[in-house]
Amino acid sequence: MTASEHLMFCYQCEQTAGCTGCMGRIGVCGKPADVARVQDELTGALIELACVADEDALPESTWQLAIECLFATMTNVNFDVDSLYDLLDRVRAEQGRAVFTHHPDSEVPIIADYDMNRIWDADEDVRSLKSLILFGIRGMAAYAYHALVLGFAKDEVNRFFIRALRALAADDLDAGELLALALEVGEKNLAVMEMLDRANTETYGVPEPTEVSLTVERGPFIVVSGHDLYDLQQLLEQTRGLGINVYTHGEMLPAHGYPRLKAYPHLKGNFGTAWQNQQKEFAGIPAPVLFTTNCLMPPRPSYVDRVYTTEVVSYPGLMHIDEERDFSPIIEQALELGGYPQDMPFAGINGGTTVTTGFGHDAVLAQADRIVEAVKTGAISRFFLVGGCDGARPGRNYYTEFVRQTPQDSIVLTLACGKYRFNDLDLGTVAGLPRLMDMGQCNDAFGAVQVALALAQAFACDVNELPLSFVLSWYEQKAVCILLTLLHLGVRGIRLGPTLPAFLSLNILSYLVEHYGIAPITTPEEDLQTILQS
Ligand code: SF4
Ligand code: SF3
Repeated sequence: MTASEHLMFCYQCEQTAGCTGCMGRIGVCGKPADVARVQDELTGALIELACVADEDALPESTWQLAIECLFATMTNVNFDVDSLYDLLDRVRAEQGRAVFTHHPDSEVPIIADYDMNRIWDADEDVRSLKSLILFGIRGMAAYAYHALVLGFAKDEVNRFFIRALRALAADDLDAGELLALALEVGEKNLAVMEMLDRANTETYGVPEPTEVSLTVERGPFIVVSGHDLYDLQQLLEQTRGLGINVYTHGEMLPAHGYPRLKAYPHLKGNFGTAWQNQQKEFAGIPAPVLFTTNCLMPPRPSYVDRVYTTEVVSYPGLMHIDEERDFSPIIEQALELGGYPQDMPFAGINGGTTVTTGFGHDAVLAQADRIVEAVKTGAISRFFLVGGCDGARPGRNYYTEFVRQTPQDSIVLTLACGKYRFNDLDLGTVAGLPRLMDMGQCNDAFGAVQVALALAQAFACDVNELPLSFVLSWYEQKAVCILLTLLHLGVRGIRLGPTLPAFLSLNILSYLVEHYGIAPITTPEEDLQTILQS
């Protein structure tokens, strides 16, 4: 059966049905078939827009729209047909304008949207490579969006979005050309992550190591989830002096490390763990929750009246806060609900009551001399980068066990929501340094790359010759663009789990294994043994 004969076709995330594709009435993430179809239509319309657009004549609004649409089609962001149709209308209007700019004397023709089934039903290697490119630019668009909100953009990146979208429609690109483009997604994503790093640090200061409480104090509070620091800061401003405390959730945790955010005394701590536990963790809380980005799950009736979305996040029936960011409805509800009558001590998944974040690249590299010395004397034997996107699959306990079993003389760097598997463990110190360092959100993979490159320079060797191992978990499309960035940098031997992407064909997978040594995770014991003997 071809993709077009199914009610929907989506295989962009790790939890895709049967490790093959979601094709029925509803995806594993809760995305209904009609939403999947509009997302395909929207992507097709974007591809068509890219085909008729003249990059040199595009207004700022077109780049922004393309970024917004790509972001809206990521996993766990937008489940709302109406808001997706609004985006589709805007893309069609933009198509008309783009054609008109090209041919000012002609009537504006109606442009047929590119049919995404042409990709889903293509030869499996072409489909695989085009999927890598599309899912990669979706993840990259999310980062570009956060930077844009803070006033940062790059022409080179904007142009690349258009070029990559155009390539998806091309029938004359061979596997070699598509592979080169996929690696270029990795290169451009590095530029986007660098831009977002600059946007965040210039706006909120350079992150510093910060201990964060998991206890929710008595009284009214609001929980903020997602990656967008600007939304958090606006909420902190609007709740100033109102007696409402604010708690981060999921990927918002690293906000505590930024000096200009931690300066708000009512930014109190972190609530809950990674996104996949939200339906359990939000069930009884006497407070509203704001989602600024992924990962939103279909809300349960027990808390549906307390969840708010903003920016490109949308879910039918949930209250949406528009770009004016007037958070009054959330503030009023927080005051009405009143929070807990006494302090509520929550714990991480391993029972810890605090976590530490804020080890950005500046904080880690401030210790560079000590780190280099400790490696030379043998006090530090190895670095592990363990992290990435988390998910619900049971096999993900691997990451907790892996970190638990890392040698006492090793350092574990982590980032993204995968860290909740182990960030409340007390791993102690080595050579006067904490053994576990949380570098931030998934986009802070940029920082991890900076640390790796600085160490390679200090030891005058290649990154692959460092005593550094990458043990990553993936779930959605941000992980795809980060993986492509690591491949673009020539990083070899990445261990990836809990399963390999369904969109990698056998040939493409063999190529990645042969050229980059990518390996699926096995067991913590076996992988550690292999790594430590290498
Ligand atoms: Fe399935 Fe993932 Fe697509 Fe959701 S995003 S429909 S779970 S593949
Ligand atoms: Fe997590 Fe969704 Fe990816 Fe930013 S919040 S890492 S999965």
